[in-house]
Amino acid sequence: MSNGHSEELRTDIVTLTTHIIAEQQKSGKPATGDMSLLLSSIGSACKWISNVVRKAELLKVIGATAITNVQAETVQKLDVLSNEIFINLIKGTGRAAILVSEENDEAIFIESERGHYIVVFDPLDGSSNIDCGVSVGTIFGIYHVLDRSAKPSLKDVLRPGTEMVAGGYCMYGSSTIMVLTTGDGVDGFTLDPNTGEFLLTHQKIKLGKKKIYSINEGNSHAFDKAVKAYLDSVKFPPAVNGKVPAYTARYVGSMVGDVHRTLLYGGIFMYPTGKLRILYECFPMAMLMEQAGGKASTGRKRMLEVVPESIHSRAPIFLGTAAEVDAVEALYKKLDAGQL
Ligand code: AHM
Ligand code: MG
Repeated sequence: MSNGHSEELRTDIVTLTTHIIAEQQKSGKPATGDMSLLLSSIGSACKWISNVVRKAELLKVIGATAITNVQAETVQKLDVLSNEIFINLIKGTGRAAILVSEENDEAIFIESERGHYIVVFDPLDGSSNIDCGVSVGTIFGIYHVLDRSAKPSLKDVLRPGTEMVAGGYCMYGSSTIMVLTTGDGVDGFTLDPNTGEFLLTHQKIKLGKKKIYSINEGNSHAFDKAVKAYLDSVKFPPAVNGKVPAYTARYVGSMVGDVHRTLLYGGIFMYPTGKLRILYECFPMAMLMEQAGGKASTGRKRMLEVVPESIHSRAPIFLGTAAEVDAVEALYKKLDAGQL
């Protein structure tokens, strides 16, 4: 139906905030609004980070600082800024008890009467791509504390990903896009630069069907036989009914960019040598993949069932279309049985 304007403007707008509230009402669970507040402040943090990322070149904030982060990698100024923005906005809600950031050696414990959530995050992932303007992103996951009456401790954090109540990322690419799950499918929201709102643009995302493999093959020397065999199988696939199923190779080198493409187009993203961190890189992405109809694995185990030993523990990861992840797992079974 026409809304009376000469140019047809859509008025059935769903923003990130209205979507979160609607999802909570739909779940039928009694809601305090705490989770909605947390998610919408994550949305705000991502808008601020998007703003600084987009102005990076102009503001001359690009460049390594003198400090290195806990994993002895060079931290860029934007990482520091993004971390501060994220921490301050989440703290401001009064709803978080513990924060775990890639940029902080230790978990941050927050004294707050109503803080019953744990937020784990990488404020600016893929920062080695910043200087050349490639997409970077924020990754986050949320847990509920184990026992509201007990003092929060690391026990609340070192839990399998199956216990995460929400996970997502925000990609600062050609658009700023937030992709989110609260355990009932995956939705994507694009930041409208005019209104400053995240608008629902990708409802109930289902994993694409394209055959794309994504891996840093510069690390081939360190790959085990299972990964080598899988790569051979996608590069030299046997013909089916006289046709060779062709795979395409794509690798951004920024997890958010690679996972976003995998979600929308399909295929498999792999980082087999265990660089990526379980809590705030692997778990949120694994939760999204499963919620979109795909799989995520370490090669030997479902990713979400891993229990991290420490807050910055790492694991190998393979995620994407179920058939591709199954093929990798089958090769690991063969390897472990001495058949490769
Ligand atoms: P970071 O957290 O230090 O930015 O590292 C994580 C990034 C991921 O975004 C990406 O998937 C991976 O490192 C790329 O690593 P490589 O450059 O070794 O291919
Ligand atoms: Mg990272």
